[in-house]
Amino acid sequence: MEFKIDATSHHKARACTIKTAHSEIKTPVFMPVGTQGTVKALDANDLLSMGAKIILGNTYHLYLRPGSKLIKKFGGLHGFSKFPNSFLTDSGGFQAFSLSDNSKPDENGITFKSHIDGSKHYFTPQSVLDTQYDLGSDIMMILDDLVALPNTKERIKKSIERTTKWAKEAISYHKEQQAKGIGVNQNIFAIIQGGTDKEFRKMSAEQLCALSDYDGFAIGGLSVGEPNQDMYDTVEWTTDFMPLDKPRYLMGVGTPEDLIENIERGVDMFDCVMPTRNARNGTLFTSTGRVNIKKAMYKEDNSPIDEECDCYTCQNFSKAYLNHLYRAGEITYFRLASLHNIRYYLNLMSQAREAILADNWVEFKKEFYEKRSSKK
Ligand code: PRF
Ligand code: ZN
Repeated sequence: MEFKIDATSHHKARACTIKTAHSEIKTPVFMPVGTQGTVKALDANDLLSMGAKIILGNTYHLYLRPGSKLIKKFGGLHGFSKFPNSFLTDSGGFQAFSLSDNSKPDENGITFKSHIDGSKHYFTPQSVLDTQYDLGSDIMMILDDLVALPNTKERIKKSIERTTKWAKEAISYHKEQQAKGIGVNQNIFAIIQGGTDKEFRKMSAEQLCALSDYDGFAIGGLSVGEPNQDMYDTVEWTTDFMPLDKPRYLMGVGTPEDLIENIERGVDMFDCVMPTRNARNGTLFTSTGRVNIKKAMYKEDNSPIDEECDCYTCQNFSKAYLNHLYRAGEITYFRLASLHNIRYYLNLMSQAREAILADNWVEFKKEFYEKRSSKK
Protein backbone atom coordinates (compact mmCIF):
# COMPACT_ATOMS: atom_id res chain seq x y z
CA MET A 1 0.00 0.00 0.00
CA GLU A 2 1.26 3.47 -0.84
CA PHE A 3 0.43 6.34 1.48
CA LYS A 4 1.01 10.04 0.97
CA ILE A 5 -0.08 13.15 2.87
CA ASP A 6 -1.29 15.67 0.28
CA ALA A 7 -2.06 18.56 2.65
CA THR A 8 -2.77 19.45 6.24
CA SER A 9 -5.01 22.18 7.59
CA HIS A 10 -6.44 23.47 10.87
CA HIS A 11 -5.50 21.45 13.97
CA LYS A 12 -4.88 17.86 12.84
CA ALA A 13 -7.01 17.73 9.65
CA ARG A 14 -5.24 16.06 6.75
CA ALA A 15 -5.88 15.01 3.14
CA CYS A 16 -4.03 11.89 2.02
CA THR A 17 -3.84 9.42 -0.85
CA ILE A 18 -3.88 5.67 -0.21
CA LYS A 19 -3.11 3.33 -3.10
CA THR A 20 -4.08 -0.34 -2.81
CA ALA A 21 -3.89 -3.06 -5.47
CA HIS A 22 -7.46 -2.17 -6.51
CA SER A 23 -7.95 1.60 -6.19
CA GLU A 24 -6.56 4.99 -5.33
CA ILE A 25 -8.35 6.38 -2.28
CA LYS A 26 -8.45 10.09 -1.54
CA THR A 27 -8.99 10.93 2.12
CA PRO A 28 -10.86 11.81 4.24
CA VAL A 29 -12.84 8.82 3.03
CA PHE A 30 -16.17 7.29 3.99
CA MET A 31 -16.47 3.54 3.36
CA PRO A 32 -20.06 2.36 2.78
CA VAL A 33 -20.85 -0.81 4.72
CA GLY A 34 -21.34 -3.96 2.65
CA THR A 35 -21.56 -6.52 5.43
CA GLN A 36 -22.63 -9.47 3.29
CA GLY A 37 -20.67 -8.54 0.17
CA THR A 38 -23.25 -5.97 -0.91
CA VAL A 39 -24.16 -2.51 0.27
CA LYS A 40 -27.82 -3.13 1.10
CA ALA A 41 -30.19 -2.32 -1.80
CA LEU A 42 -27.28 -1.48 -4.16
CA ASP A 43 -24.93 -3.30 -6.51
CA ALA A 44 -21.37 -2.78 -7.74
CA ASN A 45 -22.41 -0.50 -10.60
CA ASP A 46 -24.39 1.79 -8.29
CA LEU A 47 -21.33 2.13 -6.05
CA LEU A 48 -19.02 2.78 -8.99
CA SER A 49 -21.33 5.43 -10.42
CA MET A 50 -21.30 7.21 -7.05
CA GLY A 51 -17.51 7.19 -6.94
CA ALA A 52 -17.01 4.77 -4.02
CA LYS A 53 -13.34 3.78 -4.00
CA ILE A 54 -13.52 1.44 -1.02
CA ILE A 55 -16.31 -0.44 0.78
CA LEU A 56 -16.48 -2.63 3.86
CA GLY A 57 -17.14 -6.34 4.21
CA ASN A 58 -17.53 -8.44 7.35
CA THR A 59 -15.45 -11.55 8.06
CA TYR A 60 -17.98 -12.82 10.61
CA HIS A 61 -20.96 -12.81 8.22
CA LEU A 62 -19.10 -14.04 5.14
CA TYR A 63 -17.34 -16.81 7.10
CA LEU A 64 -20.72 -18.12 8.29
CA ARG A 65 -22.48 -17.61 4.95
CA PRO A 66 -21.67 -18.38 2.16
CA GLY A 67 -18.22 -19.35 3.56
CA SER A 68 -14.87 -17.86 2.60
CA LYS A 69 -13.78 -20.93 0.59
CA LEU A 70 -16.75 -20.45 -1.74
CA ILE A 71 -15.96 -16.74 -2.15
CA LYS A 72 -12.33 -17.64 -2.87
CA LYS A 73 -13.48 -19.92 -5.72
CA PHE A 74 -15.18 -16.92 -7.32
CA GLY A 75 -12.07 -14.75 -7.15
CA GLY A 76 -12.55 -13.34 -3.67
CA LEU A 77 -14.91 -10.47 -2.82
CA HIS A 78 -13.89 -8.59 -5.98
CA GLY A 79 -14.70 -11.50 -8.31
CA PHE A 80 -17.84 -12.50 -6.42
CA SER A 81 -19.48 -9.06 -6.01
CA LYS A 82 -17.94 -7.54 -9.15
CA PHE A 83 -16.99 -4.40 -7.21
CA PRO A 84 -13.54 -3.67 -8.69
CA ASN A 85 -12.30 -1.07 -6.19
CA SER A 86 -10.98 -1.78 -2.69
CA PHE A 87 -12.51 -3.81 0.11
CA LEU A 88 -11.73 -3.47 3.80
CA THR A 89 -12.86 -6.40 5.91
CA ASP A 90 -13.52 -6.23 9.63
CA SER A 91 -12.14 -9.13 11.64
CA GLY A 92 -15.32 -10.47 13.19
CA GLY A 93 -14.54 -9.68 16.82
CA PHE A 94 -16.99 -6.82 16.96
CA GLN A 95 -19.76 -8.73 15.16
CA ALA A 96 -19.31 -11.79 17.39
CA PHE A 97 -19.62 -9.37 20.30
CA SER A 98 -22.72 -7.58 19.03
CA LEU A 99 -24.64 -10.35 17.21
CA SER A 100 -23.90 -13.58 18.96
CA ASP A 101 -26.18 -14.40 21.89
CA ASN A 102 -23.07 -15.52 23.73
CA SER A 103 -19.57 -14.66 22.60
CA LYS A 104 -16.76 -15.45 25.01
CA PRO A 105 -13.18 -14.26 24.69
CA ASP A 106 -10.27 -16.14 26.28
CA GLU A 107 -6.52 -15.58 26.08
CA ASN A 108 -6.27 -17.12 22.59
CA GLY A 109 -9.43 -16.09 20.77
CA ILE A 110 -13.20 -15.71 20.82
CA THR A 111 -15.84 -18.45 20.99
CA PHE A 112 -19.22 -17.49 19.62
CA LYS A 113 -22.55 -18.93 18.61
CA SER A 114 -23.75 -18.25 15.07
CA HIS A 115 -26.70 -15.83 14.89
CA ILE A 116 -27.91 -17.92 11.93
CA ASP A 117 -28.07 -21.49 13.26
CA GLY A 118 -26.62 -21.41 16.77
CA SER A 119 -23.55 -23.45 15.77
CA LYS A 120 -20.34 -22.85 17.75
CA HIS A 121 -17.18 -21.33 16.26
CA TYR A 122 -13.79 -20.16 17.49
CA PHE A 123 -11.94 -17.17 15.98
CA THR A 124 -8.21 -16.69 16.61
CA PRO A 125 -5.87 -13.90 15.45
CA GLN A 126 -4.57 -16.35 12.81
CA SER A 127 -7.91 -17.85 11.71
CA VAL A 128 -9.50 -14.45 10.97
CA LEU A 129 -6.52 -13.66 8.70
CA ASP A 130 -6.92 -17.01 6.91
CA THR A 131 -10.56 -16.10 6.25
CA GLN A 132 -9.56 -12.66 5.01
CA TYR A 133 -6.88 -14.15 2.68
CA ASP A 134 -9.70 -16.13 1.07
CA LEU A 135 -11.86 -13.00 0.83
CA GLY A 136 -8.97 -11.16 -0.83
CA SER A 137 -9.69 -7.86 0.89
CA ASP A 138 -7.26 -4.99 0.36
CA ILE A 139 -7.24 -4.07 4.05
CA MET A 140 -7.65 -6.74 6.73
CA MET A 141 -8.47 -5.90 10.35
CA ILE A 142 -6.96 -7.90 13.20
CA LEU A 143 -8.95 -9.69 15.89
CA ASP A 144 -9.43 -7.35 18.86
CA ASP A 145 -11.05 -7.76 22.28
CA LEU A 146 -13.99 -5.41 22.51
CA VAL A 147 -15.62 -4.31 25.74
CA ALA A 148 -18.99 -2.68 26.29
CA LEU A 149 -18.86 0.76 27.91
CA PRO A 150 -19.03 1.65 30.73
CA ASN A 151 -16.85 -1.13 32.16
CA THR A 152 -14.42 -1.80 35.00
CA LYS A 153 -10.76 -0.72 34.79
CA GLU A 154 -9.74 -4.37 35.13
CA ARG A 155 -11.81 -5.45 32.15
CA ILE A 156 -10.57 -2.57 29.95
CA LYS A 157 -6.97 -3.35 30.95
CA LYS A 158 -7.51 -6.99 30.03
CA SER A 159 -8.89 -5.94 26.64
CA ILE A 160 -5.77 -3.86 25.94
CA GLU A 161 -3.46 -6.72 26.95
CA ARG A 162 -5.31 -9.26 24.84
CA THR A 163 -5.55 -6.93 21.85
CA THR A 164 -1.78 -6.28 21.96
CA LYS A 165 -0.99 -9.99 22.38
CA TRP A 166 -3.23 -10.85 19.44
CA ALA A 167 -1.78 -7.98 17.36
CA LYS A 168 1.74 -9.38 17.85
CA GLU A 169 0.58 -12.87 16.88
CA ALA A 170 -1.33 -11.53 13.87
CA ILE A 171 1.54 -9.51 12.42
CA SER A 172 4.05 -12.33 12.77
CA TYR A 173 1.58 -14.79 11.20
CA HIS A 174 0.93 -12.33 8.36
CA LYS A 175 4.67 -11.94 7.69
CA GLU A 176 5.05 -15.74 7.60
CA GLN A 177 2.15 -16.09 5.18
CA GLN A 178 3.42 -13.32 2.93
CA ALA A 179 6.84 -15.04 2.79
CA LYS A 180 4.92 -18.05 1.42
CA GLY A 181 3.20 -15.89 -1.20
CA ILE A 182 -0.14 -15.63 0.61
CA GLY A 183 -1.79 -12.22 1.04
CA VAL A 184 1.07 -10.35 -0.62
CA ASN A 185 -1.24 -7.61 -1.96
CA GLN A 186 -3.21 -7.40 1.26
CA ASN A 187 -2.65 -4.84 4.00
CA ILE A 188 -3.22 -5.23 7.70
CA PHE A 189 -4.42 -2.74 10.34
CA ALA A 190 -4.24 -3.04 14.13
CA ILE A 191 -7.06 -1.72 16.36
CA ILE A 192 -6.45 0.51 19.39
CA GLN A 193 -8.76 -0.13 22.37
CA GLY A 194 -8.88 1.38 25.87
CA GLY A 195 -12.37 2.73 26.50
CA THR A 196 -12.59 6.50 27.13
CA ASP A 197 -9.68 6.63 29.59
CA LYS A 198 -6.75 8.81 28.50
CA GLU A 199 -4.03 6.64 30.08
CA PHE A 200 -5.51 3.42 28.69
CA ARG A 201 -5.74 4.84 25.17
CA LYS A 202 -2.13 6.01 25.38
CA MET A 203 -1.05 2.57 26.58
CA SER A 204 -2.88 0.74 23.79
CA ALA A 205 -1.77 3.18 21.07
CA GLU A 206 1.89 3.06 22.17
CA GLN A 207 1.96 -0.74 22.33
CA LEU A 208 0.31 -1.22 18.94
CA CYS A 209 1.96 1.62 17.03
CA ALA A 210 5.38 0.20 18.06
CA LEU A 211 4.54 -2.76 15.79
CA SER A 212 5.94 -1.01 12.73
CA ASP A 213 5.02 -3.72 10.22
CA TYR A 214 1.36 -2.70 10.42
CA ASP A 215 0.15 -0.79 7.35
CA GLY A 216 -2.29 1.35 9.31
CA PHE A 217 -4.03 1.77 12.65
CA ALA A 218 -7.65 1.96 13.70
CA ILE A 219 -9.35 3.41 16.74
CA GLY A 220 -11.90 0.87 17.98
CA GLY A 221 -14.16 0.62 20.97
CA LEU A 222 -15.91 3.96 20.43
CA SER A 223 -19.46 4.86 19.43
CA VAL A 224 -20.63 2.11 21.77
CA GLY A 225 -22.98 4.28 23.82
CA GLU A 226 -20.61 6.87 25.35
CA PRO A 227 -21.47 10.61 25.10
CA ASN A 228 -20.33 12.25 21.82
CA GLN A 229 -17.89 14.59 23.54
CA ASP A 230 -16.18 11.61 25.21
CA MET A 231 -15.67 10.05 21.77
CA TYR A 232 -14.18 13.28 20.39
CA ASP A 233 -11.87 13.69 23.41
CA THR A 234 -10.71 10.07 23.17
CA VAL A 235 -9.92 10.45 19.46
CA GLU A 236 -8.06 13.68 20.23
CA TRP A 237 -5.83 11.94 22.79
CA THR A 238 -5.33 8.82 20.70
CA THR A 239 -4.25 10.36 17.38
CA ASP A 240 -1.34 12.07 19.18
CA PHE A 241 0.21 8.62 19.66
CA MET A 242 -0.42 7.39 16.11
CA PRO A 243 2.21 7.67 13.37
CA LEU A 244 1.80 10.51 10.87
CA ASP A 245 2.88 8.38 7.93
CA LYS A 246 0.13 5.73 8.09
CA PRO A 247 -3.67 5.82 7.63
CA ARG A 248 -5.91 6.30 10.68
CA TYR A 249 -9.33 4.69 10.72
CA LEU A 250 -12.13 5.38 13.22
CA MET A 251 -14.32 2.27 13.27
CA GLY A 252 -18.12 2.45 13.09
CA VAL A 253 -18.44 6.26 13.18
CA GLY A 254 -20.76 8.10 12.58
CA THR A 255 -23.08 11.05 11.89
CA PRO A 256 -22.01 13.79 9.43
CA GLU A 257 -21.12 15.93 12.48
CA ASP A 258 -19.01 13.09 13.95
CA LEU A 259 -17.05 12.83 10.70
CA ILE A 260 -16.30 16.57 10.62
CA GLU A 261 -15.24 16.63 14.30
CA ASN A 262 -12.98 13.61 13.92
CA ILE A 263 -11.35 14.72 10.66
CA GLU A 264 -10.25 17.79 12.61
CA ARG A 265 -8.80 15.43 15.24
CA GLY A 266 -6.68 13.62 12.66
CA VAL A 267 -8.79 10.73 11.34
CA ASP A 268 -8.58 9.71 7.64
CA MET A 269 -11.07 6.84 7.27
CA PHE A 270 -14.60 6.12 8.49
CA ASP A 271 -17.32 3.51 8.08
CA CYS A 272 -20.85 3.39 9.44
CA VAL A 273 -24.21 1.78 8.73
CA MET A 274 -25.85 5.16 9.36
CA PRO A 275 -26.40 6.37 5.75
CA THR A 276 -27.79 3.03 4.58
CA ARG A 277 -29.73 2.10 7.73
CA ASN A 278 -31.22 5.58 8.06
CA ALA A 279 -32.16 5.61 4.38
CA ARG A 280 -34.21 2.47 4.90
CA ASN A 281 -35.86 3.99 8.00
CA GLY A 282 -36.88 7.16 6.15
CA THR A 283 -34.15 9.52 7.40
CA LEU A 284 -32.31 11.31 4.61
CA PHE A 285 -29.21 13.49 5.07
CA THR A 286 -29.03 16.92 3.44
CA SER A 287 -26.79 19.98 3.53
CA THR A 288 -29.38 21.65 5.77
CA GLY A 289 -29.91 18.73 8.13
CA ARG A 290 -32.02 15.59 8.24
CA VAL A 291 -35.25 15.06 6.33
CA ASN A 292 -37.84 12.58 7.59
CA ILE A 293 -39.35 11.56 4.26
CA LYS A 294 -42.33 9.84 5.91
CA LYS A 295 -43.83 13.17 6.98
CA ALA A 296 -47.17 14.27 5.51
CA MET A 297 -45.64 17.67 4.67
CA TYR A 298 -43.75 16.02 1.77
CA LYS A 299 -46.83 14.44 0.16
CA GLU A 300 -47.02 17.10 -2.55
CA ASP A 301 -43.46 18.44 -2.39
CA ASN A 302 -42.06 18.53 -5.91
CA SER A 303 -38.50 19.45 -4.86
CA PRO A 304 -35.57 17.01 -4.64
CA ILE A 305 -34.34 15.75 -1.23
CA ASP A 306 -31.43 18.21 -1.35
CA GLU A 307 -31.17 21.06 -3.86
CA GLU A 308 -27.37 20.83 -3.59
CA CYS A 309 -27.15 17.07 -4.24
CA ASP A 310 -25.96 15.62 -7.56
CA CYS A 311 -27.09 12.04 -6.88
CA TYR A 312 -29.22 9.98 -9.26
CA THR A 313 -32.24 10.25 -6.96
CA CYS A 314 -32.11 14.04 -6.53
CA GLN A 315 -31.51 14.55 -10.26
CA ASN A 316 -34.61 12.56 -11.16
CA PHE A 317 -37.22 12.33 -8.40
CA SER A 318 -39.24 14.49 -6.01
CA LYS A 319 -39.73 14.21 -2.28
CA ALA A 320 -43.41 13.53 -3.05
CA TYR A 321 -42.49 10.41 -5.04
CA LEU A 322 -40.12 9.14 -2.34
CA ASN A 323 -42.73 9.84 0.35
CA HIS A 324 -45.20 7.75 -1.66
CA LEU A 325 -42.73 4.89 -2.29
CA TYR A 326 -41.86 4.79 1.43
CA ARG A 327 -45.49 4.73 2.53
CA ALA A 328 -46.37 2.09 -0.04
CA GLY A 329 -43.48 -0.09 1.13
CA GLU A 330 -42.01 -0.28 -2.37
CA ILE A 331 -38.49 -1.77 -2.54
CA THR A 332 -37.47 0.86 -5.11
CA TYR A 333 -37.57 3.31 -2.20
CA PHE A 334 -34.66 1.52 -0.47
CA ARG A 335 -32.45 1.82 -3.53
CA LEU A 336 -33.23 5.47 -4.25
CA ALA A 337 -32.85 6.51 -0.59
CA SER A 338 -29.58 4.57 -0.19
CA LEU A 339 -28.16 6.10 -3.37
CA HIS A 340 -28.86 9.57 -1.99
CA ASN A 341 -27.53 9.04 1.54
CA ILE A 342 -24.31 7.41 0.38
CA ARG A 343 -23.71 10.07 -2.22
CA TYR A 344 -24.30 12.68 0.51
CA TYR A 345 -21.60 11.10 2.70
CA LEU A 346 -19.15 10.74 -0.22
CA ASN A 347 -19.74 14.36 -1.26
CA LEU A 348 -19.25 15.58 2.31
CA MET A 349 -15.86 13.83 2.38
CA SER A 350 -14.84 15.34 -1.01
CA GLN A 351 -15.81 18.80 0.24
CA ALA A 352 -13.84 18.25 3.45
CA ARG A 353 -10.83 17.21 1.35
CA GLU A 354 -11.14 20.31 -0.85
CA ALA A 355 -11.27 22.49 2.26
CA ILE A 356 -8.09 20.87 3.61
CA LEU A 357 -6.29 21.21 0.28
CA ALA A 358 -7.29 24.91 0.19
CA ASP A 359 -6.33 25.27 3.88
CA ASN A 360 -9.84 26.53 4.44
CA TRP A 361 -10.98 24.13 7.17
CA VAL A 362 -12.27 26.61 9.74
CA GLU A 363 -14.49 28.38 7.17
CA PHE A 364 -15.74 25.07 5.82
CA LYS A 365 -16.67 23.78 9.24
CA LYS A 366 -18.41 27.03 10.18
CA GLU A 367 -20.50 26.92 7.01
CA PHE A 368 -21.30 23.22 7.54
CA TYR A 369 -22.84 24.02 10.95
CA GLU A 370 -24.47 27.30 9.89
CA LYS A 371 -26.43 25.70 7.04
CA ARG A 372 -27.77 23.09 9.46
CA SER A 373 -28.88 25.54 12.13
CA SER A 374 -30.45 28.01 9.68
CA LYS A 375 -33.08 25.62 8.31
CA LYS A 376 -34.05 23.53 11.33
N1 PRF B 1 -13.46 -3.36 16.63
C1 PRF B 1 -13.76 -4.01 15.46
N2 PRF B 1 -14.75 -3.59 14.65
C2 PRF B 1 -15.47 -2.51 15.02
C3 PRF B 1 -15.23 -1.80 16.20
C4 PRF B 1 -14.16 -2.24 17.05
O1 PRF B 1 -13.86 -1.67 18.11
C5 PRF B 1 -16.17 -0.78 16.26
C6 PRF B 1 -16.34 0.21 17.34
N3 PRF B 1 -17.27 1.21 17.07
C7 PRF B 1 -16.95 -0.88 15.11
N4 PRF B 1 -16.52 -1.94 14.38
N5 PRF B 1 -13.04 -5.07 15.11
ZN1 ZN C 1 -29.35 13.20 -3.55
